[in-house]
Amino acid sequence: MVILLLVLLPIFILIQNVVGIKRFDLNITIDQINPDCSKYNGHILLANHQLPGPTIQVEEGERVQITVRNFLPPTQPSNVTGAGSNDITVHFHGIRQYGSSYADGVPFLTQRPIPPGAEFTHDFRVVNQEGTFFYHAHVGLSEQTLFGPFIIHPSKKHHQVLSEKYPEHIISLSEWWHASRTSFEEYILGPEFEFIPEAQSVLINGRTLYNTDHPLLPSQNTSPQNEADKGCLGYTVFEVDRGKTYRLRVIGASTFRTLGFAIAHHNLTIIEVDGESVKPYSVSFLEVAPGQRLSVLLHAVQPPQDYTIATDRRWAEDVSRSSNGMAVLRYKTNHKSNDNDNMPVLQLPPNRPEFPLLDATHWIWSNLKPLYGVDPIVIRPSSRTIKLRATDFKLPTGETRWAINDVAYMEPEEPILLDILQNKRRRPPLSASALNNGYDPYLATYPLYHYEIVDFVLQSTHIPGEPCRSHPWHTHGHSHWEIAHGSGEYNEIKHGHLRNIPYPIQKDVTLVYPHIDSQDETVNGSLATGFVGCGWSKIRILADNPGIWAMHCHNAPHMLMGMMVALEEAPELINGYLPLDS
Ligand SMILES: *[C@@H]1O[C@H](CO)[C@@H](O)[C@H](O)[C@H]1NC(C)=O
Ligand SMILES: *[C@@H]1O[C@H](CO)[C@@H](O)[C@H](O)[C@H]1NC(C)=O
Ligand SMILES: *[C@@H]1O[C@H](CO)[C@@H](O)[C@H](O)[C@H]1NC(C)=O
Ligand SMILES: *[C@@H]1O[C@H](CO)[C@@H](O)[C@H](O)[C@H]1NC(C)=O
Ligand SMILES: [Cu+2]
Repeated sequence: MVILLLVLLPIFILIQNVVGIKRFDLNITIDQINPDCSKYNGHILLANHQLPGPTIQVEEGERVQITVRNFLPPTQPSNVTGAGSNDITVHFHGIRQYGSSYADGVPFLTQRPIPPGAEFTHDFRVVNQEGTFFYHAHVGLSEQTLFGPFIIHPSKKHHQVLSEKYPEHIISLSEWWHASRTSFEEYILGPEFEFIPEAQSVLINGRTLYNTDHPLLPSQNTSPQNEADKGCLGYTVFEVDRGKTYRLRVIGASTFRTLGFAIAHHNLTIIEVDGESVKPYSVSFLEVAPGQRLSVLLHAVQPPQDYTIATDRRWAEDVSRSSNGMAVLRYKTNHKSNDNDNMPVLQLPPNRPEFPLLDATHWIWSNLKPLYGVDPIVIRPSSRTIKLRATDFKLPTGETRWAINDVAYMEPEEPILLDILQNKRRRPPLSASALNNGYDPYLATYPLYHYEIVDFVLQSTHIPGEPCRSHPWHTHGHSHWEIAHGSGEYNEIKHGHLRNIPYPIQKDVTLVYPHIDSQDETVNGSLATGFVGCGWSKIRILADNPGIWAMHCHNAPHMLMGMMVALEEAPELINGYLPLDS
């Protein structure tokens, strides 16, 4: 045995080097930071002590091994179940994980969460995808700060790659609450919950100014041992050379707000959405929902000076639209650099981008076209349509939960994937007709059959008179095509054949816009009672990837409150590989 190992080991090492596995570490720690130069120094979770976490850059087709090490202290007991856990997982958002469901990083679906002191290695290939992705924690609300860009470049085997000839900037948008993660989770899950509080700041690459009149400067900082004491770093500055065209990779790493994004005096040309290349389409601003990514081209052709990059709050009724998430686009000048160039930028240029006040539901999504043509899958008949209707309700004990078809998601006790691989789980029925609108109450999943085409209707609801919320739905293991959308309540007879998105693109997040149908709101002149549909989108999935896949609202508080389902796809075909550290 030993001899065999001695013989095999060098070969093993050789193979690893030959195929060129790319390795990365994500060391998860609690750090104290002050990203918005306010008086609040928060203890939060970071990857490798950075906000955003380190950028992972790979080439299409490559194999990657990412070791997540949990350096957090043991979980402190909380009086609210599910809050404040220091067990973590990291999910690679938008990466399809073909044949590698075990690497998807969803607690109790694909792995046990990593307890403090332990580690887990994600080992997978990035197959048939390129573009802008990110990774983030998939436990509680820790993705607020535990995230980082994941960029897949086209394989060098391909020549003539249009999108690769431009210099790039990565722009991560996120939110920063002046509250500890644990107290925030306790509030969301506990009986005091009324509404999700607005973040105090919106960050661009981990920075902004909370109080623009009195930013806390380095010298004013009181406790000099921490990250926070690097002091105020000011606004993020993106430098460009006049005359050049840049690719900006904009990552919606926010966990609650859908943000507008714009740059003064510059239009933006969209060329990529969620890893799908699209025909260039020019806009004056972007709408970026939690989990969405867009690449845009920026032509640096304006007079050389500084320009304000701004965000605003979109699609929230009864809430101010203003956002303090700002940054600076700076044209490099030829004059000799002086000391000022290293000073933090604490003031914005006077120019500001404009955001249209009148929202057009569905933004410009229906105008985008896939660069390489529409996939014929979108015109084929689907095997079935599953309606996922989201409602919020109060438990008898006072906590608020979100349910999909009356079921609030609950974590299984053992990871479903491990139960399947160890043959401990009943198989789904052989026919979908045995299921309840797609749901198997015994398995607590939505089983999918190998290679079927399934349409999901994502139905939002509200109580008339109360706001209708937007929901950014995210699919794991698959990108999907949004093939139709509408107002009010989806009705199979009325809308079953509707196709109002002419050139569906593959995305992994679809924002279901709040879209009230006024006829549904009243009955005989008074407000209707109970839940009324207030907007829907229909998305299509090809079940080509056996595995256990989460599908959920990417608004992290909504997800934490139960707005998630698990797809159990062709479990009989899931390959028998057990994750390294299970
Ligand atoms: C992560 O932690 C391990 C173990 O302490 C260490 O060897 C490694 O260098 C760390 N990686 C980074 C990027 O800090
Ligand atoms: C849980 O404890 C926190 C403080 O530790 C308190 O603010 C909160 O009200 C408590 N919640 C419940 C449900 O007891
Ligand atoms: C942006 O595009 C709009 C519409 O095409 C155009 O009117 C406007 O002049 C453009 N702005 C810039 C700065 O190029
Ligand atoms: C609305 O009014 C009509 C006529 O007055 C009545 O027949 C009907 O039942 C009412 N509908 C509801 C839902 O109350
Ligand atoms: Cu939601």
